[in-house]
Amino acid sequence: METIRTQVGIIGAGPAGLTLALLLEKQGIQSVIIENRSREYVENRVRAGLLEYNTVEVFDNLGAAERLHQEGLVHHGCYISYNGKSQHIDFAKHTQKEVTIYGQQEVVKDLIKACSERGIDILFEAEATQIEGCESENPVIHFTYKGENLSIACDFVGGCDGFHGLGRKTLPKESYNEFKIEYPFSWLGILAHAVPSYEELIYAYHSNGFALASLRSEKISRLYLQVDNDDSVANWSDEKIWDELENRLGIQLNRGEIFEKSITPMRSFMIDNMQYGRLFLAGDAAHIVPPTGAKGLNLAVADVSALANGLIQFYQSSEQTLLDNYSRKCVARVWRVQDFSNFMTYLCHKQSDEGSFESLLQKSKFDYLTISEAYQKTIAENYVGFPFDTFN
Ligand code: FAS
Ligand code: PHB
Repeated sequence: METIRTQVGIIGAGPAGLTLALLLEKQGIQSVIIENRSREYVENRVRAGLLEYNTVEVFDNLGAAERLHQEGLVHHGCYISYNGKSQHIDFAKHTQKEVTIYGQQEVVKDLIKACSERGIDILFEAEATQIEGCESENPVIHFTYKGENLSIACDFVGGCDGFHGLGRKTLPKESYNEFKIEYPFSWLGILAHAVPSYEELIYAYHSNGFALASLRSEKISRLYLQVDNDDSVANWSDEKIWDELENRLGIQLNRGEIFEKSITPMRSFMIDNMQYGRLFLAGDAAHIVPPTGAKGLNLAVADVSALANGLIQFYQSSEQTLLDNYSRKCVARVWRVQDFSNFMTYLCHKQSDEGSFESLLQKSKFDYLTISEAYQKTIAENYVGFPFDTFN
């Protein structure tokens, strides 16, 4: 079996793994990434679309944000509406921060390009099969690649392999507590060649269900509808989607060819320990949030920023205080993001019959939102994200 030797072995070429490798390379720390999908697959996987200012700053500092600034759309607010009545949430007024709309697949393309330009090895269609020796100073990642069994001998392992990956499964069950909510609804998401007829994102509660109006550019709309968990894309013709979006959003939409349709289940998931010896989990490997708060990708970048700081401290000063505190620091931020994502999900989705106590409590939240700047500021500061040093 051929063995590759590096300082940090990284499993997963998603936003977490790619950003980690680039943060380490900037400080002269070597890594190798193994990714079980093809480059084409990961570069075209449609997912998130909204970047916090923190995330943009990380990509700026990595020199990997040129196209992001050319093509990304900076937003200074959003709308939250209830049965057609809208409230603006002014990020600039309440936080002096902004967010940027830029598709995750574009982020991944930019990061992979930066990795290849800087000589960071990414082995695509390479599947990690086992991580051993986590409690030693020489962990080993075993993986298959082009029909061969290979391994990576390293000092540390970045478990950036997402919700279904190997990383979390390698932690001893007794080393963490698991928390989860499976929401009784999903999102039907579309991408369409249609000029967005709204300036900022609209999160809309309607008696038929939630809808979100987002975008990818001045010519591509990104929109979502709350659907039942057992619903199917086959039940939704283009016309039915456009009609229901207009109904729930309360606005007229420019229509166009829908070129991507998919249904994503909604869940909150996390574990309260993100490290095991020299294995460190980051991103979806350790937590999943419902996309209502637009946090998944941003949380992944926050995790690897903390992990990179710990690894840099170790290699530069043989100190490990940051690594020892990695999980506690990340989990504190994850709880904040879990709460906000859960709050936004319950605020905007239909979960009970109109006129029920629960639905009237939901309405009271919207009514409060329209009269309280404090409530609007609460949503704004969580939405744009907190500085990385907030949760120490
Ligand atoms: P990722 O899942 O992106 O990357 C993990 C990588 O590891 C994958 O490429 C996988 O192929 C690889 N891998 C797994 N096991 C492996 C193994 N054994 N060996 C080698 N490689 C392995 N977030 C938002 O903010 N807004 C959204 O609208 C939104 N929509 C989403 C829609 C869907 C369908 C999904 C699944 C997620 C969505 N998310 C959204 C969340 C998403 O953006 C994640 O938060 C983000 O991809 C997290 O990045 P990573 O942690 O890098 O995990
Ligand atoms: C998106 O544009 O894909 C998007 C934006 C905001 C969200 C979720 C998804 O909360």
